[in-house]
Amino acid sequence: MIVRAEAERLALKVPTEPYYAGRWGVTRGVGTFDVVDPVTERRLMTVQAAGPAEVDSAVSFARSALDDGAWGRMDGATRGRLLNRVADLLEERSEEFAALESLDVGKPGFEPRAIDLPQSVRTFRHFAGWADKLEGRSIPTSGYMGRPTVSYTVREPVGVVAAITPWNSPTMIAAWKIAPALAAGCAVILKPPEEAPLTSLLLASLIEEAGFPPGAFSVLPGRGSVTGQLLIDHPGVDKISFTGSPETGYKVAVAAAKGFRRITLELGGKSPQIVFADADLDAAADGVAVGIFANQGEVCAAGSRILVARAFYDEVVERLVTRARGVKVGDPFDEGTTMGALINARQLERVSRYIEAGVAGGARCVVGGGRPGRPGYFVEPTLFADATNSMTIAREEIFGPVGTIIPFDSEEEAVAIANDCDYALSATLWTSDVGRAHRVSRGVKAGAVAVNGWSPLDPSLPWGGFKLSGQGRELGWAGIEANTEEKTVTIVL
Ligand code: TXE
Repeated sequence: MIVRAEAERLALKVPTEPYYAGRWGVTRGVGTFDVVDPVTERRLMTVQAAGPAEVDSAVSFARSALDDGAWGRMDGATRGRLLNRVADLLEERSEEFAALESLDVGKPGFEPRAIDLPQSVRTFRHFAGWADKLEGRSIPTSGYMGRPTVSYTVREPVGVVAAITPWNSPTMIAAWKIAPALAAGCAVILKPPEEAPLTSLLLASLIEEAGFPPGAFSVLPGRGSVTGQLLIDHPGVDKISFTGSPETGYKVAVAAAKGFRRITLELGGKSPQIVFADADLDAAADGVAVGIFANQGEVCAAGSRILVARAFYDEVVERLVTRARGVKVGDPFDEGTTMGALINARQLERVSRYIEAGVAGGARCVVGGGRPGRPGYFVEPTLFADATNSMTIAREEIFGPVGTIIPFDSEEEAVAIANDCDYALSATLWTSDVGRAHRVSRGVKAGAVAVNGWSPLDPSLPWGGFKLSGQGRELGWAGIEANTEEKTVTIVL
């Protein structure tokens, strides 16, 4: 296992410039920005931000790579081989990536080792497999003016894809966007999060090493309001794949509306975890605790609304309090740490404000609510009981380790509470009744429902939501559809 001092040394070797047009550097840039370690509050690195000149050049180079370059001419099997090469390189260096992710994001060491990195590697392998299997369909028709026809479809790459990623799981979410787009033959321009760009920059160097032709992939670090906005406004971008807040998602949708460019938006959630009276309560308590405390609660699928059958309400609250007390908050590199620091001072302030709102709104804080007495953007795992679904802490995405526990009296009421929400990303059910599992899965409005487990991740499973949670799906076949146009060809015989 890599220790903190070694991770800090590795961070110094990560590229700190944009990569586009097949080279690293800037022509003009728009200055630099500092990346801060959320645990020590010290500067980790300073990165060159891409500006108008770099965005313009990256987009036009990507376009020529598609239209006149080696990338546009490359067959699917070769694209698949290159993607498998990225997977191999990432796997070989996954300890290093995991350590840098912990350092940059503040998440405990075991999480990127067990989740983010294996998931990212599997995502590149999954889409490597798709690259040479993008078949069309042969469709019978009733003919044309009395003459027979042959009609078939082909899938073509959407074109230049801008991928904009958040800071909570930068490697994994970048893989979710890059791998399907490259498999489909698109050219990808990644704008990583300014709070945590380390692993995205390192991933770019792996993609270069894997042998992708210049222009197939670029990375443009910079602030969202500057570099990100320039990229989404650029008319040469054919599709924007965005994961982040609904506020920025709206800006993406507005920018994309000019020219009716395609979008995929994943904008977070306020996901219910429903514990029915027939559930295995021990398994449910373990799963629910993971669902709200994993990655400090900075997870789009965080199960932040915990709905519990009234008959077992006190018992479940007690079990969850015990699980929360068992969480070890500390330096991600310390042995035994199970929860790290929030990403930055702004997020700490946001989460603290919600905790105050919970108390002011009349919910009972049964555990946590404070901050450990140490530097860094830490907050205690926190649970509110005796809450109602109309409270602010039950309605707005907190994006921190704060759960709101709400009682219900019947299955119908549980579904009604679950659906009384602006978001619809995911839901978790805990029950031993198979009929109820299917009934409630159908009744709950969410892009994904998990029964007796929290948010299983797999590159084959479509991921995304609706309502305020966004639109479109990533991963699996949905990831290929999202990055291709289906063309119909008809030959009149
Ligand atoms: O998000 P932003 P922030 C939610 C979560 C969090 C809140 C704020 O509730 O507390 O959003 O986080 C780029 N044009 N989620 O401010 O701003 C930005 O640089 C183009 C949930 O970090 O949406 C970054 O790369 N790009 C979410 C990315 O957008 C712009 C994960 C996300 O940043 C831009 C993250 C612009 N004008 C936050 N402005 C999830 N779905 O899981 C910013 N960006």
